[in-house]
Amino acid sequence: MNQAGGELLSATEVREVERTGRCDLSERGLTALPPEIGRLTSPQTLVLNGNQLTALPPEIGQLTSLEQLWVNGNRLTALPPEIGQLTSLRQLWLDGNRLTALPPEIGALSSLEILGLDRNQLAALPAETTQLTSLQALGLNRNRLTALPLEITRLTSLLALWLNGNQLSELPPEIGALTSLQILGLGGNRLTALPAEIGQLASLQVLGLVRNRLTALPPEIGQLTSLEGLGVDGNRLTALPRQLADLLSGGLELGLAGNPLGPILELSERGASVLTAYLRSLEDAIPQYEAKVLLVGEANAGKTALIAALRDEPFAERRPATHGIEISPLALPHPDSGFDLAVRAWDFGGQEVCRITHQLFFTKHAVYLVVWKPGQGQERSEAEGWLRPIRLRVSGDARALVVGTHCSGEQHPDPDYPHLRQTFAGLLAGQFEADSKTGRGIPELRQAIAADAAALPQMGQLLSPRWIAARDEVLGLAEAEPIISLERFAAICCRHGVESDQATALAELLHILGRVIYFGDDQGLRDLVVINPGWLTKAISYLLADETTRKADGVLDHARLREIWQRPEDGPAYPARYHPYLLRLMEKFDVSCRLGGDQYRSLVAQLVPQDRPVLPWDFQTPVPEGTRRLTMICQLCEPAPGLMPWLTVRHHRASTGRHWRDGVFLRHPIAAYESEALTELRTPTELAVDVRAPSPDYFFHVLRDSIEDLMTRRWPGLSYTLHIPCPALAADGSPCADPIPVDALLARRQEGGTHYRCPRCGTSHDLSTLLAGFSQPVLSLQPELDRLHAEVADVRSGVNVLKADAAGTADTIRRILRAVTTEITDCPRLFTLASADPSGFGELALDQRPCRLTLWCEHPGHWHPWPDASYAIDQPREGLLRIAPYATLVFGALQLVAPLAAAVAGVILTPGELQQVQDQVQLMTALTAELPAQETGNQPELATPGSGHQITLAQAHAWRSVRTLILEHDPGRAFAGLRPVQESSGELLWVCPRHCLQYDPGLPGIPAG
Ligand SMILES: Nc1nc2c(ncn2[C@@H]2O[C@H](COP(=O)(O)OP(=O)(O)OP(=O)(O)O)[C@@H](O)[C@H]2O)c(=O)[nH]1
Ligand SMILES: [Mg+2]
Ligand SMILES: [Zn+2]
Ligand SMILES: [Zn+2]
Repeated sequence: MNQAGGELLSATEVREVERTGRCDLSERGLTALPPEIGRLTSPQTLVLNGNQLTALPPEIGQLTSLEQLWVNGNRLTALPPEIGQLTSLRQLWLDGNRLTALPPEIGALSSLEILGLDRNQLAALPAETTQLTSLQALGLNRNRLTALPLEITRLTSLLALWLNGNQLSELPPEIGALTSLQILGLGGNRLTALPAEIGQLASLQVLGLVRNRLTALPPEIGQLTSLEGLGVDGNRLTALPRQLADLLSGGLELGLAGNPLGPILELSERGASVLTAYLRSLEDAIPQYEAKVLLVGEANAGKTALIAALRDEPFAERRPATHGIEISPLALPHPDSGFDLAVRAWDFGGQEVCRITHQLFFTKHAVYLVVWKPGQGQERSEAEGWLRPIRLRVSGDARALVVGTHCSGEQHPDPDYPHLRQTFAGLLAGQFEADSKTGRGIPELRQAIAADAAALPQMGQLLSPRWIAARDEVLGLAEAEPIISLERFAAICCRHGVESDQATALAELLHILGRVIYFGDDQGLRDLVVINPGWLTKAISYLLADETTRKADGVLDHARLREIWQRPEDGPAYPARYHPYLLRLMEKFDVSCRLGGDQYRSLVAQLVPQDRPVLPWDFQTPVPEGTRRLTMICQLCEPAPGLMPWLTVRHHRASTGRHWRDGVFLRHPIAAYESEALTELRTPTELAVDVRAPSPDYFFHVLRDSIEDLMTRRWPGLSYTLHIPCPALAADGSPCADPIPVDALLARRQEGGTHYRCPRCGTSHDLSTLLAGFSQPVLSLQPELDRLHAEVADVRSGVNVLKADAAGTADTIRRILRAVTTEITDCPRLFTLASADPSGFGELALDQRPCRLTLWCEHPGHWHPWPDASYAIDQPREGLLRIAPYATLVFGALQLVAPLAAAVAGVILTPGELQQVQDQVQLMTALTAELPAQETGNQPELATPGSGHQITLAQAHAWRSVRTLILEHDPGRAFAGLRPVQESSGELLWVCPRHCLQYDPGLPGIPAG
């Protein structure tokens, strides 16, 4: 055993310890430390991470000069009492051991500033912990604490306290004593409430409460004026205290996902200012009892007649078919109290063409009536056919009733209800038989709808009486004026005491509730509010029914719109001045997209030809030399109606003009990437993707993310699995293509496996090659960066290599940027820093020189500085130190942009932009060299659930500081015109006005008639 006695360290190593004061014995397979360790002369740091130590010898107590002791990732079950002799110790790291208790002597460590005890088995802390008066950071993540040790609350100098992943069920009021505390992590516990005293934590900057059981937040939370981050994702909140408004307007970053907050959650996604305005309006709010009832079913099933009957209107013998959606009020008595529920009935036209668009209006927290007409012999499949798309969209968060019409008494229809009930458990709430002509069954149905509506989570939600008055006046105009200007909307609001920022928030809220259609962040549409959604859906239905466009393979000549939307019989009017807006609205609903290079034509993706056109290659075509392919198969559990037309529209910038009902052939718009993709629904539930390029990773990742984003956003109730077709070739050259589940491959790699044998053809595949398109989250991005920098350095002389791999480099940059940008989305995230005047301040130290922070445009592949958004940082000393860990990472990535852009100059950036990139990067490189070096080795990884673990805690904190710094200098969040847009892969990006046009092109042109 070489770790015994003096052999533990070689003579050279001993001298090195003496010289540096640091003794690093990490990952040496040590099972025990020899007593001789005590004879080491005065090391200040002893690192024993990643060994198999079960105990520390008592002699450890002799190392009295020790300031840092690192024993992370060992098997310690206890600490020797002698640990108490290490009175100089400032940091003690014991993460990832098996400690169940600490010796009381721990209390003697009077110099201790950091105590790391994450991932142990502590059920309690000894009372002596109280004596650690110097303690600033205490990590107790993932232990077994069931109650907050009251001792902790006496550690009044504590700055950071981590208690994530314990079993705490309550916080004592004494917590309020920790007035120095800046970070408090309580995620993954069992808290149901917070004490009001939490408001006394005046220094608190970050409060983590994700994945608890909180049903409310105390109003006192509003007193935490230093709070920068509050994470309450995954709790049971149904409302927010209005006291949060001031914190939000001060820049609080608030995580709310996964709470049953209904429309409030969506409001928060529209931006902090919208949520702030809403919360501020709640002062004298009153509860609302409103619900939405949606009627779906085949044409002629009797939906419109049923609504008439429910409203006690006389029966009409021959009703015209419904176009689009008709929305009308329906008052139903609340089941237990005297008042009426204000129900809006949405009557969907049954024609086939509208179904894809109509599902966008299938919202959660509503009551669905699946209406069917017995006697057609298709009852069961018919009801099922309507329940499926509902479930795909609402994933259980709604109630559905199956209603048979034309049931005057004689026949007894049987839609095999038990089968439906089993298939749609959780969604299906009952079955009814009714006759709209005789009124049979109508009172019972009315009662059932009222009972289900009254149980919806939004019942009793608060709304300001001023907002209510403004809303009612606006919506009163819906019949006469289906669309009004935002100015008019605001004027009406103003009359009711709703000021302008609240008026936009009201418009957003009404949009979320489906009462109006308002796209406040769209260049072309921001000045209009559609106050009659039915008017718009009818316009869509007329367009989709246009035979001329269908015959033209879905290519819509804008000049035709005049004909399509000329006043149809009995239909609403569509004045020509609204046509550009209507067409832009079609684009927002993914019905159509513009054809590249033709301002007067669009593609209506649902009307494309049925047959596949001739393609440059298909799945069977062998891959030529110099080209790689990445493929995947996405297996859906049930068909997702509209998937292909929506994918076609989303990727129209990569269009090659080859699209058909079940597929689309794409080419990445950056020609230098030479990337082509074939995406096809081979069966209604099997989506195949094949990307071919010299470096296909980038385009493949973009497509994969975009497909997954589309599926998870549009159909929360859809489950699917990803597969990789076996790439092995048979003797005849045809691929084996046996689908291999990606999950299984990832699990195998996790377990340390390196190969996978295909059960069909027996080929053994290298796991990492097979999973090339599914790279694991980069745990530490630095090595990846270092590798790329080395590559770039190699090719400085000839940029051709880099050019050839432009797409590969773009992929790495994208991954790095994604990792550093997942945390925060409410301000631009790429930036460079440079000395404000590099010449004049040469003599001054870095932290005394004024500095300039410049934001970048995040358009993928085109990253460039946006000099207008640049802020002078007057006192960089403290700021720079704080942001260094994040800044170094971003700079590292951006340094690659310049050579990449130069390599494909003229294609990606304009010469002016390229010059700016080079200037910024040069200034920044000089400055980075002076930033404090980062000790990355021992930093704990950021343990945010679901965030992919990609950046370290230090980097995440640093990024938070960057955001604070930016918002301090730009409190109005103007960012000199950088605007957030959504990429087809779902990411939010901040882009300059020029690149913004790619995402938000404004209103389409319509030729003068
Ligand atoms: N006897 C009888 N006739 C009904 C009943 N429900 C509907 N009808 C008649 O059936 C026809 C179709 O009814 P609608 O209510 O217009 O059907 P719909 O489902 O709204 O059809 P679309 O709007 O085209 O999707 C009308 O002529 C109704 O008068 C019913 O319960 N009993
Ligand atoms: Mg109808
Ligand atoms: Zn195979
Ligand atoms: Zn740009």
